[in-house]
Amino acid sequence: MSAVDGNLFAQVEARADPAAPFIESDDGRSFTYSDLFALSARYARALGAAGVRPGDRVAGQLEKSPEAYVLWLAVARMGAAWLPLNTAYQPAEVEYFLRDAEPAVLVCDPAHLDERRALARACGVGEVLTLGADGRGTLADRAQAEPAEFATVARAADDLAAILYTSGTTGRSKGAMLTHRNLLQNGDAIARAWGFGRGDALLHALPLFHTHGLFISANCALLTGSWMLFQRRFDVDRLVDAMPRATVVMGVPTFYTRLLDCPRFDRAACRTVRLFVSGSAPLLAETSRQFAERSGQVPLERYGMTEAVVITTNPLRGERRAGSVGQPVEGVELRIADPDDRPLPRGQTGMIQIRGPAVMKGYWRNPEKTAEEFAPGGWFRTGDLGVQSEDGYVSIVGRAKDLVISGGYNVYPKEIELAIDALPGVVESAVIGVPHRDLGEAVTAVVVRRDPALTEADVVRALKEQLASYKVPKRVHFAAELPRNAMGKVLKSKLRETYGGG
Ligand code: MLC
Ligand code: AMP
Repeated sequence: MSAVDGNLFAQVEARADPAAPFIESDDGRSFTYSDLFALSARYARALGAAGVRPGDRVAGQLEKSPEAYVLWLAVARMGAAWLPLNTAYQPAEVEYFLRDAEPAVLVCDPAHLDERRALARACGVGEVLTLGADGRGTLADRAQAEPAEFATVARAADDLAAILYTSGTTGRSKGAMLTHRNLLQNGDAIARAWGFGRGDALLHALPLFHTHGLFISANCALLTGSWMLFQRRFDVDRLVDAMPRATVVMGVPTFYTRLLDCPRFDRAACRTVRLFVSGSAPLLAETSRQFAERSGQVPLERYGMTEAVVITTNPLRGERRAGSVGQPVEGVELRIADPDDRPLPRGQTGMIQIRGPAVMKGYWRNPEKTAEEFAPGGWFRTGDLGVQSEDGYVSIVGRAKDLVISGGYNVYPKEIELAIDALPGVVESAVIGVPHRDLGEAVTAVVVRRDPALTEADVVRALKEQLASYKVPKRVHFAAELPRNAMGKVLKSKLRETYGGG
């Protein structure tokens, strides 16, 4: 592969039919691939004029829109790395990412300009530009004045395309460095595995700031020259309304439980859809069964991770096994290992470890953490506990990492516990996930208070000021003390038993 071919965008240019549809948004705007080429050229030029050079980072905290998606591709095209930020992040959370990644430019929603500009200045970010959900803003204004051609910057396959932050068990987020090769190899592998081709229309209702919406689903369309119907946010009625125009739907398990709760969703509503894919969190076997009964199609469950994109998938043709995440995707080597990183035979439970061309390059400016997460031989420790059957199907049976997955969003208890412990009137806290019908797991806090007047509402209010609201506990319980083992470690399993029944 020559250097220029290493750029993901060069592949899109080589493969797509410029006249073919690319994205249609739910407010009725449509873009062809030729619009993508022109708009990304203008954005790349405008960013270049704002000081962005190949190798720099560009951060974006943006509402979902076709333009926001084109912006990520413009950043890749110009050889810089895209740093997407959840729109729910509060200023204190954004500040951490800006200081750590040192982006040359931050692009934000026009409504947040003043606040973000002050923050960016304090963090040494060169410039703040805006882009709204309607595609308007200072970036759009500057881009308008630029020519619609741009020579895609040559990149080696190992160069960075994006940095996606994932929280850690220590409470501090780490930036997973994803290269052009990671995205291209995995994107091609899953597009093939899921049978993507030019006739496909992907109904896309996921956010654009995590790997599921930004890469896993969108890359299938992007790399095969097919098109996407963008919905700004997930709304079950709107999803059902748009379904007759779609051939593929991808979502987190909450999408599927909500579709089951929607009486209008039936076989007729999804007659054009050839494939439903679920990932990011466990799909209950019961949900899968009910969904198959209602729609006539077994959802295809797959397993992925920010650090490695898609790891395993159930097959397009062949048995989609409920409760299993399927087999390793093309290019992924997978083993189940014991705590000393020794491979275990099939049928035994251990840590899922992987290696291959889609595993990230490492954590941004964090060689210690990178070294910690890789076992000898280059095996990445996923932190997920699994078992592989004789015929190669992987089932996830637990997590070695202390993590709650709520509606597909990862919440690291340590981060929430640190925030609660710092509140006045609190002695200590423990955060757990408890089963929740809609979200899979719900974030729940158990707090030991010094001040008996402290209420659940006080804790929730204080946390909402500092944390994205999906991280804020749905329930706060007060306890006289936390259960601990002989080593003094909080027994979270005991807390889950006590508080998880509801
Ligand atoms: C929203 N809220 C949540 C929540 N989503 N609370 C807990 N968990 C969630 N997932 C809260 C909001 O903070 C808000 O709280 C209230 O619910 C209403 O917000 P909303 O935006 O109207 O919610 P809704 O539209 O119902 O969102 C639910 C959802 C969304 C399932 C559509 O969470 C979602 O899009 N999830 C997908 C996440 C995702 O893309 N994950 C992929 C990660 S990548 P309040 O208090 O302010 O009212 C990955 C790797 C892989 O995991 O393999 O894919
Ligand atoms: P993230 O760090 O946000 O990329 O989330 C990755 C984690 O999501 C994985 O390590 C798993 O714990 C979990 N995950 C993703 N897909 C599945 C799935 N299909 N079933 C169970 N867990 C999943």
